[in-house]
Amino acid sequence: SLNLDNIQGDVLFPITTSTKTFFFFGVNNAAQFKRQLGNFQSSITTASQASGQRPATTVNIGFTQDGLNTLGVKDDLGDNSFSNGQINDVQAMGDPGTGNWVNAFTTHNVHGVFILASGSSDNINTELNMIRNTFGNSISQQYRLDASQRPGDQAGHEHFGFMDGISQPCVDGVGECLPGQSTIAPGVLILGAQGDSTNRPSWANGGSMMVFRQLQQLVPEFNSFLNQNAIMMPGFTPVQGADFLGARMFGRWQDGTPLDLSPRAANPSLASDPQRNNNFTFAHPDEDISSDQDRCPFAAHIRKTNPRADFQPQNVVNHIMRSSIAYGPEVSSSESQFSKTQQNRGLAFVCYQSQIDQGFLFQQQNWANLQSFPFGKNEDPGFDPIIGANAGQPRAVNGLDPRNTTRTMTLPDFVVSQGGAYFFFPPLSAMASNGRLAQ
Ligand code: N7H
Repeated sequence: SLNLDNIQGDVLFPITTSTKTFFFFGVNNAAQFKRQLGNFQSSITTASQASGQRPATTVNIGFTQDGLNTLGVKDDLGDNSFSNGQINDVQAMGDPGTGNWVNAFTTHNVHGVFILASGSSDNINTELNMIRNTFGNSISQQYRLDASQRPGDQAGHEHFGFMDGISQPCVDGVGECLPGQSTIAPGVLILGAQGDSTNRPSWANGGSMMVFRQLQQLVPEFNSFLNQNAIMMPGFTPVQGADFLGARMFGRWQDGTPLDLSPRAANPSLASDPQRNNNFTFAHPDEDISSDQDRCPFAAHIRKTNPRADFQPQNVVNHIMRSSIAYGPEVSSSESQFSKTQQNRGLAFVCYQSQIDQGFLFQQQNWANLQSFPFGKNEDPGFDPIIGANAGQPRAVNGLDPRNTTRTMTLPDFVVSQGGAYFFFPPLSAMASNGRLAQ
């Protein structure tokens, strides 16, 4: 079974505090950094800690391949996407080049990231000062992103207004599964764990591959599109029609109610009930799963990224553990008035898997961006309306309008990739004084 004292906390128990800082650093002095890492290791939050009483501020850490190289660690971790770096996957992900990327992610200077999470930004700054003192001149900041949950009743909702973090895979042997969760072998997330058949150096066992993406969201543009293309079912107000189109794009209403269970209206008590809010498969006894998208479009974001009964035999490997948070300010009145983004906001997307080209990259490239997926439908689903990427070109989506499911809607991008990086989140043992990364 898994050693939860040796696995980093965020990997298995996504940490969803109200504020998070992503501190991306370069290593200037490998020998000094390694010595300090050995001293610092005991401050890193483990999965045992994250699953129970959490410290007021949690700390997790990951390294890019550039970072491992700088530390003199050239062992092959068995993941080509990781070793080539995210910038190598620009085309595969559907990004329109790197023109919108945060500059640091286009260089080889990002060697690692600290993820600091807490209920207060004061705590985070204190922890960050501690880290700066500990590592001194051996590291330097390359980029920093401060993220925080949205205010008031929008906490947990991302900037388009939708509740995030509802459906996660259930890791076999770790806690109880909720109805509708996919059970996965621990090796789908954790290197060297049961179900991971890739060869890894033994010191890396217990680690995980993390994908970071800074995904800008064009919220005023999204809202204006929904208003202009509202789906007016009988008796709907314009606001209901706009909400409905948004819900069809996600496969859930803003409050999290799955369309598969409640296709024409949100149901708050269903949405907030963990026994019910994920308990569906898209299959229904009297409906044809290959042609019926009256409840939920084939292209909906949650159907593209977790096809459930659409995908037979059941998918067991292409799962990810998500730990994202919103960044950036609320929409200003002038932004909504002119339906034009003026301030950067979006999702600091984070997910974990043992193999990036089976997890994040697979979902993005082979599912969200592939118009024929889910396969075997009477018409091609088209792009995922939220994250489907066509190198900056408009995206065709079918099935959004339940009054006429053969209607194709052509969508501009509402999500703009600002790039990111791939990180290895090592087991605690590799960072102890006698571990591979500390000596
Ligand atoms: Fe998505 N959002 O925050 O509004 N996502 N996501 N995602 N996503 C989901 O079930 C969102 C992105 C997955 O098991 C929900 O938790 C936004 C990428 C997966 O049923 C919401 C962006 C990838 C699931 C969002 C974004 C994924 C999922 C429904 C970009 C992978 C679970 C709530 C800005 C390549 C599916 C929930 C399941 C659900 C949001 C990106 C993957 C609301 C805005 C890049 C696997």
